Amino acid sequence: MGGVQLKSIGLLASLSLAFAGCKVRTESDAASSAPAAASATPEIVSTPSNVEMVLLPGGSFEMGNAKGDDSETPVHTVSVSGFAIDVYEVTQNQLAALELPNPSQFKGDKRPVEQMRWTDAALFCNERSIADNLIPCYDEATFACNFAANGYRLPTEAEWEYAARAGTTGDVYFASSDKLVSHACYEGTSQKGTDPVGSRRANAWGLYDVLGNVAEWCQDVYSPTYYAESPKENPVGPSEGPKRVLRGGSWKSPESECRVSARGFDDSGIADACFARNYVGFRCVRNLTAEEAARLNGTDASTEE
Ligand SMILES: [Ca+2]
Repeated sequence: MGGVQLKSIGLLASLSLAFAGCKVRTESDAASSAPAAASATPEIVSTPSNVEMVLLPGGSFEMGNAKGDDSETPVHTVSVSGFAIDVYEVTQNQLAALELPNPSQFKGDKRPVEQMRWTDAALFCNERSIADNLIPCYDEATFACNFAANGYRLPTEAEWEYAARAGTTGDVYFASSDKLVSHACYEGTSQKGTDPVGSRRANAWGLYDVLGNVAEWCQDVYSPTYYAESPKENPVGPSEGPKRVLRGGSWKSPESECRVSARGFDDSGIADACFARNYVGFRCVRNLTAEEAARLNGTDASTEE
């Protein structure tokens, strides 16, 4: 099945690099993070491989943070089409089910995959698509993404932030930053490594470990100035560049990096021999099926007035 080869990845147990490039101010505007709408938790479906995904209707939101790092500005309105996104970070038992090697340092079936480069994550998406009889999104030579394919891919940065915010407008998706301990495995709650996924509280749309645990690869090439030029509708990032976006902070991140708008990045592994980090994982998205989109039609008010 497939032609995917996950290259052997050496353990980097002593790696102590911080969440790459994520420089943010420490002040929080969490006080303004009251939910924009008290929407019901969206529908959850199970994939043929028994992975739970949340079906999110499309919507518009204010992306970025005027009080954050320069890369988080300008705040701009973004609209995303509906999509399905994994409830949890990809777990190590999903690699086992696909008979793929497990590069993770912190072993455990229900722990998130880490030490996966962006390219490894994209190849995993293709393998999972093939296993579920879906069309793979990634060209395995160029890593170009076919957004029209019905298979799995990494979330765009806009999709990630839309799902992370779950209708909220502040730095975090709960009432105040002092609640981070109950929602996230981060520096303040763990010095030892990852948690099993879902160990803490979900956001309003039912997604776990959005902040902390493993930082999550996004589809987008990283540019600190992209927000000034981003299209409004379904932005997918700059066309090319050596870095890819990481979001949410990780088990070793300080609170200042565990924010829904904080932008991290790292080498992609496409044109470089980058290291794999023990704090980097991902979750998958896919387009809604026509039937799902029709079912959600009329409930597309989760973030709108
Ligand atoms: Ca995470």
